[in-house]
Amino acid sequence: MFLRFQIRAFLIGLAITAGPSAQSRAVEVYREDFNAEVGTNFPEWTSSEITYQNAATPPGSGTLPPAPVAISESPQGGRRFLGEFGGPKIGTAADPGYNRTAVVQTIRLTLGDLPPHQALRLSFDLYVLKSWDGDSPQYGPDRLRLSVSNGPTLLDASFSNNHKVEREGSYQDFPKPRSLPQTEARSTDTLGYDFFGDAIYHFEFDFPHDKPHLELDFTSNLFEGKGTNDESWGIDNVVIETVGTQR
Ligand SMILES: [Ca+2]
Ligand SMILES: [Ca+2]
Ligand SMILES: [Ca+2]
Repeated sequence: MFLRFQIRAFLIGLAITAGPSAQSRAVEVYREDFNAEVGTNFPEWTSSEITYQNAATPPGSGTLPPAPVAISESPQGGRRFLGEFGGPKIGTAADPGYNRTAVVQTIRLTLGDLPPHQALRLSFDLYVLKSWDGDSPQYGPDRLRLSVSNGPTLLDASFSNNHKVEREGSYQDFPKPRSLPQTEARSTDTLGYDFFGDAIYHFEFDFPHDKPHLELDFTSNLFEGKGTNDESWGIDNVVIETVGTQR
């Protein structure tokens, strides 16, 4: 919360120093709706290696190569988006540590040659798919963090599609701690994922940034390790504009 306040304070300061004679003009620098053919990939979108961690062996801990980053389509409604992310199934059901593996994957957007600017505005849709468990002590935490490389963290929260909050403690901490599953989702269960459903969240962030080069990191940290058939996520409708560029 403090960070968000800082970002807002920065932007207010910017508006004051710019003054009425130097009007801000938003310039769109990136827009992608991922509505091209399923399987299309994009040079600006890449995956990190996937790391996993388990106190028991097998599966233990390890690193897997980066996963493909490409367009998928929802089973219902024909929505195309970038995904699904979250990492593959780790180990087998016979493992002593099965079901207790934390899996981390970062999807990075890299842009260069941005026009002069002092701040950027990012908007996008986050698809939270299948059995995310929020802060469940048994099946979570299931978290997503969005951060600017060498810059602020814009989002760092758990999300849940698991409505069994009484039994499994599967609250989410977006927008605040102990929120019910899918709080503030723009739509729920519209995409046809039968296993615990789906939720689409819309986000918009302004943040200070003045370099010609931008890296945005979307990082999931999901607990269970049963793969994207069990818990996954995606990104859609990404728009980035400059804020505070002077004419
Ligand atoms: Ca789309
Ligand atoms: Ca789950
Ligand atoms: Ca989980």
